[in-house]
Amino acid sequence: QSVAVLGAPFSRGQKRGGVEHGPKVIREAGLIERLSGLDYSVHDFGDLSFQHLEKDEPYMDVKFPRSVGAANKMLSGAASRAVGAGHTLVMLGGDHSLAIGSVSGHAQQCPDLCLIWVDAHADINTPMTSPSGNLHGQPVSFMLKELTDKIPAIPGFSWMKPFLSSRDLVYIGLRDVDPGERNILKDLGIQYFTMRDIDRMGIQRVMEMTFDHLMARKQRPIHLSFDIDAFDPSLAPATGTPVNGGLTYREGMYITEEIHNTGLLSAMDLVEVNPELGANREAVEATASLAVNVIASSLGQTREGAHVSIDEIP
Ligand code: DIR
Ligand code: MN
Ligand code: MN
Ligand code: MN
Repeated sequence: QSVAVLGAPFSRGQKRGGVEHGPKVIREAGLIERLSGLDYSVHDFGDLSFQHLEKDEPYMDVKFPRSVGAANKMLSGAASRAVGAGHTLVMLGGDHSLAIGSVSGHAQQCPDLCLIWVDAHADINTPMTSPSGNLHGQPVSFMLKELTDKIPAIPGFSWMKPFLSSRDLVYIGLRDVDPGERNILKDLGIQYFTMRDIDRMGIQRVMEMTFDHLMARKQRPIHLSFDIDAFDPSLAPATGTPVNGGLTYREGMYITEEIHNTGLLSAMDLVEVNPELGANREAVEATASLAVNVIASSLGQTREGAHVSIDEIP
């Protein structure tokens, strides 16, 4: 079993600087060592280097369309090559607009993939519904076939076509959804679990329903897109758009353990860790170390320790 780690130091999907340093602090929190300790052969592909676009005027309300489009085009190719080479991909962001590239690249190799989006936000605004113009609040709308007619031709995005069906997507952790986003979720009948649903049913039932929904017809590869702001801000303070009332540590670990237990995880994103927004060093380190735990747990780290054969016990 092999894991490919790919950093995407990119921040132009939103307005706050610093999230481009996410890959660095997640690595410094010991990611590679932890994954090696889980008995993976770890291929660190380093960080992509995105060329700086001088002129990138907004298109309608959309900010930095060409930069976001070009970064994701490059990421999509790299993600596709990593998955094609047989690795489980771990993409380190960067802001969440990068999911456009990682999920589309993954889908090139695995056209029947399904997507689990763990986030306080639905990130399904279209350029028309977006209140902010930030593309990190819009990546899902670019992926969905059902929204093809709602997405205008934005400069920078001619390379990509919608590839995902809305029934192959489940959200977990929502608690800040814009009015236009809620309409889309309802119109398309997308399966989503808000924090209220987790309060009501418990995370165990939510995960059961997630897999019932996604795997009803057949088993398929999973793409996990994990926004660190899904966690409560007390656990993940160093992020751009914290929202109170988020996942507990235990809920986060349960989600990722269950995803690992399916044996179907094929690629994941860990995004929106912004070391320039922590109040102090401890806040940044806590957030980065939480990110490492999410990734390790998705890849098989358990809370009951590792299994060794009885013959190996001294
Ligand atoms: C808001 C915030 N829904 C927007 N989205 C965020 O700008 O579209 N996504 N923060 O992570
Ligand atoms: Mn900086
Ligand atoms: Mn997000
Ligand atoms: Mn978010």
